[in-house]
Amino acid sequence: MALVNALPSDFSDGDLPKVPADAPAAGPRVWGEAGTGRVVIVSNRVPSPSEQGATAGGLAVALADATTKGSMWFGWSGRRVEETSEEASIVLSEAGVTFATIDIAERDYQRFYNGFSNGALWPLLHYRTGLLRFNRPDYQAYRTVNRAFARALLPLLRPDDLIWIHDYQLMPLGMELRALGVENRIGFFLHVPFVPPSFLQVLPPADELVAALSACDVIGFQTAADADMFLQNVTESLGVQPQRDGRYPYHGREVAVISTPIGIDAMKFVKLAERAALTPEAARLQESLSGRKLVLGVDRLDYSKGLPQRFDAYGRLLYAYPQHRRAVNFLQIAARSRQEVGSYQSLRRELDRRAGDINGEFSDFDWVPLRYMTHPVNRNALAGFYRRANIGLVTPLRDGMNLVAKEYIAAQDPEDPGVLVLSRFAGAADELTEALVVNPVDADEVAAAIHQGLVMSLEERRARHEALFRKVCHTTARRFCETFLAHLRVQP
Ligand code: GDG
Repeated sequence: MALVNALPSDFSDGDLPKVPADAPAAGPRVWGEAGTGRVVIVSNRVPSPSEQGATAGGLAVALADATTKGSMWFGWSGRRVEETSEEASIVLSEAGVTFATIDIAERDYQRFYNGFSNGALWPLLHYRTGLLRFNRPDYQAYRTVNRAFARALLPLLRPDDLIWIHDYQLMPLGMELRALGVENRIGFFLHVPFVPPSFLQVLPPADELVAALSACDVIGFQTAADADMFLQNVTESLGVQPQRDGRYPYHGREVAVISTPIGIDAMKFVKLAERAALTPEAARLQESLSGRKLVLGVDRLDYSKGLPQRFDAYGRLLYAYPQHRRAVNFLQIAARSRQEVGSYQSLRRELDRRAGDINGEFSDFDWVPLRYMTHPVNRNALAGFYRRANIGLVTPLRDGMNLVAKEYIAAQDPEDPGVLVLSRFAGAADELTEALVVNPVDADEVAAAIHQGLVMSLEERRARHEALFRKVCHTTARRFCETFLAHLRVQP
């Protein structure tokens, strides 16, 4: 399905659509002159000014370009307290960005975050209905926290602000703001996949959530397929038939559904990786490999990332292609996350067991085939690890985009690049077609792709990398922000 394309045909990276000085009053209204309009970003977690840019999270990295001087970032402080704050605390960063945060009551937080957001929405939106845990009090807390966000944000808003809400934790926020009388342009971007009605309807408040999202002016998704999936739900839940360009009328306004893939600051990452190759961590890794090839996985410890299947595929590699025994090491960095949610605890136990099985089966007295760690490594070291890796193994069962795939490409030495093995179910696979694209549940197929990457000629590796690198440099974080905000600025 064709999606909204409201941008001028000469739109290019770095250029925002501008209103001509003599533009007639009728026709599209453009909010916030390019470069001067205040952008208000709202996300569940707000990095403190000191964290920003230094932290791991994909969101913080991707939004760095939208948080420029004069903009505001609103959300949760990370503090759980007795009573949710009614007013935000404000900190102005040196770069001129206002960070406005609220504290959330412990009792609401558990149910809002661990309960409904990560216990119901996250599994559902990753097609894992079997892991979905729904109960009414969790959903009520989800609504309560979204209402508290809206109330604390309201007094900070100016009439021409563009409000940009992020991710599944805040689906009802646009509706809550409208209920308080907010008339500003409101955009919402979903970082995770979306599901067809047959899945979404498993969630009791499915229709309510689709209606709540429809209070926004622009709803953005990572891929055209996700956007299309949402539009199917609009028909199912609201009984509205969207136009072919992804627009639909709702409560007297027009909602635009778009797809705009998220990316990274590729050139910054290139420099980071070049420098990181010289860090002590990279040197230690290099020494520990004793000349062996490196297969690398980097993920949050999350069941959407397909880690048990990935371990099995590596086991298949060692079994089916014995020439790689003793010649390769697999390092999986699986930074712990959401450890208060039961399904994450059991995943960890399962990985411990599978890693033990593989090492028990194939280890030698001077070679351990699989190294698996659950504490995060710092971003510099990570960039150096990517650069050293012969294979970047990115095999989620479902993923909105997957920034690790893009970071891996950006980190390679173009003269001697590694090979990306990528799940067809990551949003990144839409663009990164020169990777070795696999079905992550097929251990034999993934093992064959790792083997293919390990024996691939330098010429083919360079050709694939060149094409992938061009794409990673094209669909950057900056382009993502500019494209989304350009759509949000233009009111039909
Ligand atoms: C969500 C969506 C979408 C990971 N381990 C360490 C570490 N990381 C960094 C990576 C990367 C980020 O975390 C992970 O981003 P992903 O995109 O791969 O995955 P999610 O966290 O699930 O992000 C996803 C994304 O939002 C953005 O829209 O792409 O689909 O699920 O930047 O480098 N960083 C450090 N140490 C680690 O151990 N320093």
